[in-house]
Amino acid sequence: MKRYVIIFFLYVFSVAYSQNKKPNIVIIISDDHAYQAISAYNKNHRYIDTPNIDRLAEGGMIFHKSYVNNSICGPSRASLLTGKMSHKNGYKDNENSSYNSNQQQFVNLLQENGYQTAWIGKYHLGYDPKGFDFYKILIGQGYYYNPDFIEKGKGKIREEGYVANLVEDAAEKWLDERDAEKPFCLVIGHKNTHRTWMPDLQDIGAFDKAKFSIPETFYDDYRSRKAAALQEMSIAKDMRMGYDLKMLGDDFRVDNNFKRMNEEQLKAFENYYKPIQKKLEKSKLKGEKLAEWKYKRYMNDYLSTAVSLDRNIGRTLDYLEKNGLAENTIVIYTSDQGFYLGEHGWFDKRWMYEESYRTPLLIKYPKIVPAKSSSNSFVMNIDIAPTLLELADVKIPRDIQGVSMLPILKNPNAETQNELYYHYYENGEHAVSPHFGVNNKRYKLIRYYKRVENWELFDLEKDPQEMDNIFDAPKYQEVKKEMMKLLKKEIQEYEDFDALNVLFEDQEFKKYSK
Ligand code: SGN
Ligand code: CA
Repeated sequence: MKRYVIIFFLYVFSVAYSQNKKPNIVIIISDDHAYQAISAYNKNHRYIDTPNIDRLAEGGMIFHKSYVNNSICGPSRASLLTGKMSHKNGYKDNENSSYNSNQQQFVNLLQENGYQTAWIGKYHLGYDPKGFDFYKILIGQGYYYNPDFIEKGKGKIREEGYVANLVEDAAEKWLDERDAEKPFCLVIGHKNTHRTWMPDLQDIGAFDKAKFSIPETFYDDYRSRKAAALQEMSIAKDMRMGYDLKMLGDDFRVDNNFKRMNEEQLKAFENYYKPIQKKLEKSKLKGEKLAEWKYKRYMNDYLSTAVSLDRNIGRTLDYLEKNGLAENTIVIYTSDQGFYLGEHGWFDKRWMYEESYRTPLLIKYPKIVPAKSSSNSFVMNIDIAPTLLELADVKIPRDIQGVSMLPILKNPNAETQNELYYHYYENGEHAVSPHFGVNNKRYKLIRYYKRVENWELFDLEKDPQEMDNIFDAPKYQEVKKEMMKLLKKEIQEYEDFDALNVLFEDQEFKKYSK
């Protein structure tokens, strides 16, 4: 009898324990992966099938209005880790900032609360990650083939193979070897789909048969948008024939990406691209015809690189399922920002315009998040840190600027914020002027400074493609006044003093803030 009583109590304890068990966390963060290139976001599958990312939408929530506070790699990752805007975490741009990894990050707080943590893959915040029991990170942007990693305690290691496969292999190895008694938080940082868009060998040419029609705004003339007219990210004029589109002549080893390859890898690329180059040379394309040829080649390379990414996301999900971890693991898929797939004639990111400002976000956590749910509520990358802390039952520090998405995860129609604030700082490659701005669901107000001094206002309902700057339109003067007030309020709430200085010097602002 006594034995049965003991067994009964053991059973009760183990049920109670498993119910209170802290959730595991897997964040998969890719690089430059546009929501336009995810089938879950485009039900008609305009460009691509991403069956594995779509599994997260099937089993969890897809966010249609998820944004970044500063649309570029390092700053976006710093905001993910700290839950703070760039001016607060100190990492404003890739060119001049250095990341202070000794500051408060959500991973350290998880560690203090019994979690084991790891970052594997692209990190891009220097070489001294803190808050991770293990790391194995790419050097800088990393290479698509045979990349070098820096592993905690081991230094630099070169590995043979395709980057996304190697990153996933390392992630699974870490999961295999972890302490199964403790909850874990693993960040998988993929290099895909960053420039120069190189797929795994098996995916080369995956879109040869696809037909792409150019985006409606491909021939944008940037009328009414000064900063946009000055950028250097146009497919027609700035995308490089050799480096980007791989028209590299007889020996591809002139390019660093190919120099690293072994014979098999090199041959696979040369065999595919050389005939394309021959054909192009014969055709003597010029002007719009050549621009559209470039667009199609770009799409072919970009999307096949996304296929290689999606396959590895599938491997992560399979691993969790096979190892009985799917129920108690929060899986987040996101990218460090959005990307242009020819909209406005562009590649790259950086702008507060929709395609680069918005980023994919899908969250699966069967215990809380309803399957197949879809949210149009505003969320930001800085909201991820407080959300995870709350889910892990760790107190959210007061200086975190993001807001927990938990109400939305429970009910996709809940709203946690009505307006969003943005600030982009880098003033270098691709020639995008620094700018800050505010938007609600209807309007967007942007102030450019440093490279270009200018204002833009968009009516997102009437002009979702942001082609028509109505800042000076007489009929929008009331809206302008309201949006200026909103901008000031957001700047003050976030304590962004750089932006406040620009605003206080501004003649238009002085007029409208009376
Ligand atoms: C590199 C790229 C740019 C890209 C930045 C930032 N040039 O400098 O095209 O905008 O990275 O990207 S490349 O010729 O080196 O590929 S980010 O993802 O790190 O933000
Ligand atoms: Ca990026």
